[in-house]
Amino acid sequence: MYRKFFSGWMVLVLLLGMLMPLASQPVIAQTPDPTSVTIVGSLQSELGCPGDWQPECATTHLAYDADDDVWQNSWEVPAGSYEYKAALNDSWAENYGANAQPGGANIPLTLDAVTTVKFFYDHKSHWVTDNENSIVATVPGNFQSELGCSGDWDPGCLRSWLQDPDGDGIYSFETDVLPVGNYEGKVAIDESWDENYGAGGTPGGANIPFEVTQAGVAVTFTYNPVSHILSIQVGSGPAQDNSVWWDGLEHNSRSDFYRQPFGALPAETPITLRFRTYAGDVTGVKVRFYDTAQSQQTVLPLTKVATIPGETFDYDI
Ligand SMILES: [Ca+2]
Ligand SMILES: [Ca+2]
Ligand SMILES: [Ca+2]
Ligand SMILES: [Ca+2]
Repeated sequence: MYRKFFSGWMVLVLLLGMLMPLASQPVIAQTPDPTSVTIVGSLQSELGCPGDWQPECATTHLAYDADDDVWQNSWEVPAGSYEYKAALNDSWAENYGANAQPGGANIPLTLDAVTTVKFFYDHKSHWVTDNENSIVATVPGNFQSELGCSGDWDPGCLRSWLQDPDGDGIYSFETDVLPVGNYEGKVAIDESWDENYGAGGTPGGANIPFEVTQAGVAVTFTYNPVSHILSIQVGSGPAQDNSVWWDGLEHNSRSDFYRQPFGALPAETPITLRFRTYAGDVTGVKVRFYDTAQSQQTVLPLTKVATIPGETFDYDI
């Protein structure tokens, strides 16, 4: 006589674990808005200052652009090797160097020929850079007015400027102020439409859509200037944060991947059940068996058996 080991029906229940802290973000010290920002360095005498390394020389002041909320200016710089950083309020008291670090290292700038160089300083991130050392990439889109730009689809609005303060060659921008809605964006280089990339990194390619389903959620734009691919992630991604990514859950009772042995079995035959989640999304999975013959339930924890490298799933037995 054959009967299923588990008669009746079965319900899989996810039990969420405790809240875990999210991956830490770099802490950026907030300081009062500067009254001036000076590019200080060995290039100041070439640009018309009385000498070099002079925070008080107004000739190399950046100008604050209220539409961009970024300080910026361009100068024609003679060929040569220079170093510079940004000094605030005409003083050394608050200055930023490489990697947006307070009092950080000088930033090298080497020019083979006389070049018009544009310099940038963002007081929100303290990143100081120029368009020779860095790719200047923005995300024009229909969400820019929501960020405070004067309009949408403006490649020149630096409120959606992709920055690389850690210098790893990956440029990113994050915001949590977008209202619930459907949006689109792409990547533009040098504050112009002349060079832009859409879906899949295609030059002039399709707009990349994203949806904000909840106010206050973080939207992260990440740009790889080698592949030209812009990734837009809404939310922090799967994590042990008391929220489950339902798209990642799977148990298919008709697949022998999820049930082994498959089909009807003699009583007392051990079987293996599997359940899938996004990697790192949950602290545990339990299965609840309900035996209709006995009118009782059993709850058993599943064991995490695999995280597939390069994939985003755990497989639990
Ligand atoms: Ca000089
Ligand atoms: Ca808009
Ligand atoms: Ca601008
Ligand atoms: Ca980076």
